[in-house]
Amino acid sequence: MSAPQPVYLSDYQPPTYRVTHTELTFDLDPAQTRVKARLSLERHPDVDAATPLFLNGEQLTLTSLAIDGKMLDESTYRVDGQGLSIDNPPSAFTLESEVTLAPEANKALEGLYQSSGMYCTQCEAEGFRRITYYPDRPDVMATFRVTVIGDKTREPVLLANGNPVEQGELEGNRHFVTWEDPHPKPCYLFALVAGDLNKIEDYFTTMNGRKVTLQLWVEAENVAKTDHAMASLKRAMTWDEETYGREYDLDLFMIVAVNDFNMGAMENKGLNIFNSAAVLTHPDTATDAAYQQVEGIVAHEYFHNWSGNRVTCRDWFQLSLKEGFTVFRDQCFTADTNSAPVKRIQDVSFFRTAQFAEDAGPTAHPVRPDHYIEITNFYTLTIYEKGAEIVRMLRNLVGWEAFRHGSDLYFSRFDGQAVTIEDFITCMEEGSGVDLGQFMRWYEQAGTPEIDAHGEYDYAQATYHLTLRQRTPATPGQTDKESLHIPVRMGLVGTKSGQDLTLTLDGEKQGKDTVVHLREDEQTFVFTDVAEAPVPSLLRHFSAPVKIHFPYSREDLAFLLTHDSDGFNRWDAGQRLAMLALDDLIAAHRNGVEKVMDSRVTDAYRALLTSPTDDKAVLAEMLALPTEAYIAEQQPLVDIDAIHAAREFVRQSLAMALRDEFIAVYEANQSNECYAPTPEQIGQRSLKNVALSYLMSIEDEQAIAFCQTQFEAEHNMTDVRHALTLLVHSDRDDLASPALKAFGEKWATDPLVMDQWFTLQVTRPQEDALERVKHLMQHPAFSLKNPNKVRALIGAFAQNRINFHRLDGAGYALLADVVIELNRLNPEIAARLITPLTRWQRFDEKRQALMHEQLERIKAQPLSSNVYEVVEKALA
Ligand code: 0A1
Ligand code: ZN
Repeated sequence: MSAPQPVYLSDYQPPTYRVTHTELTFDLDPAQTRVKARLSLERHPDVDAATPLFLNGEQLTLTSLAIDGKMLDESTYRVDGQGLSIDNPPSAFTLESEVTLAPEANKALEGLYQSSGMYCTQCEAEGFRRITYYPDRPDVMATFRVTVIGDKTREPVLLANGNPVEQGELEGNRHFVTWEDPHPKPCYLFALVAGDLNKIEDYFTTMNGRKVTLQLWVEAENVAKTDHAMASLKRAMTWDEETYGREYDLDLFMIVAVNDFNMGAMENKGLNIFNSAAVLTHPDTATDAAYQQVEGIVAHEYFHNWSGNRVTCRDWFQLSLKEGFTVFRDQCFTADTNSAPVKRIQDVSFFRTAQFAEDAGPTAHPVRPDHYIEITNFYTLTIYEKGAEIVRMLRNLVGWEAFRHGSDLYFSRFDGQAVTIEDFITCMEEGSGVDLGQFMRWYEQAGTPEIDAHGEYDYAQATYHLTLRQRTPATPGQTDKESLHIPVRMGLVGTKSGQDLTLTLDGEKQGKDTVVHLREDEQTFVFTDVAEAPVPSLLRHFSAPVKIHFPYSREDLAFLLTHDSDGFNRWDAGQRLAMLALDDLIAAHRNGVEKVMDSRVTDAYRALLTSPTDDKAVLAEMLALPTEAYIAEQQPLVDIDAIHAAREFVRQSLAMALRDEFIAVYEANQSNECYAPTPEQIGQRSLKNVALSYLMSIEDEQAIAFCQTQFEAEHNMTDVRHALTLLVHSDRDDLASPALKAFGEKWATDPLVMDQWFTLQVTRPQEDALERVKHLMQHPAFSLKNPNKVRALIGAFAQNRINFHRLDGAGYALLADVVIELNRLNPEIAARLITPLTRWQRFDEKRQALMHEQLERIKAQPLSSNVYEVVEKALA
């Protein structure tokens, strides 16, 4: 087999033929679905008449082909593994084709497949080519008319994009529905669903008084799990009208829940398809985190109707154009609807752990990559989350009003078009008058920029000099980096007053909080009239996706933790303080020296636990120690065992020193209120459960009793799952085993709860975690064909750092075994699963060798292009 070849952004050519209208007829059958396509095609006026027409098509059996009603002679076209070429087509014509395909055999979950017996599709990015011969690229946009024919008993419900315009009965217990989508769209937004589904219906009246029907389609047993998604959808529709002036544009909006889905959800025009995990909730089965995730994903997919569907991407290199912008929109929606500080803390925490790690590894790439082998490998944290951080910086740079002007301009100028990131930036420049030339580098340069900051206070002159120096480490294929425009939001907190000082920069008064713009490699900012010695509060709100280093003392950090007016930086000061203590303990562990707890950390936590607060969710975040993954991210070389030992030591020391305080917090935050996913209730539960986690780290008898009571009370899944997790992660197998068994039996038929049951077992720190994975892989509820199960069991185990990184290499071998098997079934999921192995350079020599060995073993197999690309980069 020849190695798969990359596609380059610089090779982009506009389409030679465009499709203006697409008519499809699906005659559904698990083994042999027939798809008839009738495409209205036009050659681009600038294109030479001799240019053959090329249509993508994979895994299709072509049964007939005609132009303008005339069957094509076999000598005039060619079919290969990539598609169909037709010689000398007319300049405007109708192409009719018929193909057959087998949805039941499709385990890659791209194109048309079956999930729990129902038919569904996934076409982004390049799945439509598995449905029919077509120019499968986002810059070809057509109106669609789709007829779906199915069995009346097995598929009473037949859905596609747009509005239903016709339906009727056919012979042999079959029926059909015809759908029309008036909005021209690229084929990646096409969707079809057919099956035995139940409908939950509601309405939304738009800002212009149009009544839109909202429908959720789910299997019968899930009807009671749809309220939250429906309510979230309505909130999202209102928010997009109020915030961006965006109104929904069809009379019908549908969401379908499917069990087998590679990602979270998909924004198909008018017919969003969701992983059931991203839409179904019930207090008994879903945790607070799941409720929040559902709300965010429902909003995300809905927001794509404008940022993605009405205005789409010219090519897949521009993916962040729709994803970065839409993630930014959904983050703001969640912040507005829930607790803004908590949302920012959670997003940044995740970003600094996972996206920074991606940027530091062999698959690092710019937010706009310049080449790829397999586009599905590029649905990454860099494209999504770093893309969102860039849009956030833009919003802050130009201000909300100008940003909104720019966004209005973007949506009106490019409505119905497929565009580039430059088009978006140009609108922002026009909307604001700000030159964004240097800013564009954020899209082109990979890697996490680092800022070394230092400050000097001159008492006699009452000045504060802040020097910032930036550098971006080399990433694969990009050794030289240019300086970026980095907005650093900051304040100076007076050490005497404990207050933000009024800032004067270059003679101009700034208020108590300002943004300094770092554009050069190094710049010094001089603040005057600084009446007292300050501690700088830097990168407030995480104003840029960078690492900032400042030589804070522990006293400085303890000071910021109590006095910083920026809630986000108060939290960050706590994290930095804990990190300094953890660094010492990691060193002590490595050197075999006795570990001693830093009393300043204990004092800071005591103060947090005992001071009154009105935001319990923020307090819960402040009490949470940096995760092992985040700590690892801060180390030059990751020492798995030392990190685990140091963090456990801190947890246990805090639990012992502050036992009474934790117990008081736990008891004060009990509630018998009826479950609601409100920010207040969620905050209260998080705080209570953080306290319980600390107490369980020392297996305190009282805590064990709390856990048991909380588990048995069955008040809501958040509390039940947390209590069960703590029991299973403790050494009290005598209590954990019966609880696990009872839980497993109770929820045996609920796949989403069984996912949680798998995860909480394989993330336990005890040495038998790997054996448990192997054992659970044989469980009847587990299947390698279901991506949620793979993530819940194998993906979760790979996050169990001390056990995945076992020194006998068994964790790596297990992951490689699964990757090799999945490579044949579902290459997209296989490629994602390898990620932890690709980070081998970060570990000690022994582990490096073991990980390398498994990567080589994978590489020796016949590989899908997805897995090939990742392994190739990891071994480069
Ligand atoms: N556009 C979707 C993500 C998505 C991408 C690829 C998929 O299948 C290969 C599925 C969904 C989103 O951003 O939500
Ligand atoms: Zn998206």
